[in-house]
Amino acid sequence: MTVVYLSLGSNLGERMENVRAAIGALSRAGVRVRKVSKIYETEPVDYLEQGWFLNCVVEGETEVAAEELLRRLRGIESAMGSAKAFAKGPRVIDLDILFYGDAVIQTEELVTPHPRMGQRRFVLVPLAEIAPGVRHPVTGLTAAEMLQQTKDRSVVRVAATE
Ligand code: PH2
Ligand code: MG
Ligand code: MG
Repeated sequence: MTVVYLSLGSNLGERMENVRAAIGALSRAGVRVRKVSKIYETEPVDYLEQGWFLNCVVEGETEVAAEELLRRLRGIESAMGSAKAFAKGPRVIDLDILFYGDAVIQTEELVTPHPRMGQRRFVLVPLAEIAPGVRHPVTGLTAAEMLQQTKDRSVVRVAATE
């Protein structure tokens, strides 16, 4: 059993429904969801000419190997009609692996821990909400410390959930 942290994001279509549908799909993909953060409305980073996202982070446990988990997450994305027009552009749903246990993986397909998580408040705010003490396996920093140290100043606010 491996504890995984996943980042979910949507900025196209019915964003709240998309995020909720993806959380539901995780259990069918072999991830037992243990915790879900609040859903945050977040200013786009990296590529700025796109709509604001809804983002959240999920803590789960799984028996599925990392590369297979990535394939299954891609399967959820395509089943939900999420084709990325270009890297970092608008998306119906984006599912990223932040941590796969303590694993450090760098293949062409998969890089984990997620290489840009330290520069992204839309990842660190929800991660620190549900798992402030989880440690980055390379730097040893906790999620709370990463949030405290990040230089990112983009807006991350709790979304109205109605
Ligand atoms: N995802 C990106 C690029 N920029 N910005 C926000 N706020 N949220 C995201 O999920 C996001 C982004 C590429 O995956
Ligand atoms: Mg992403
Ligand atoms: Mg992605």
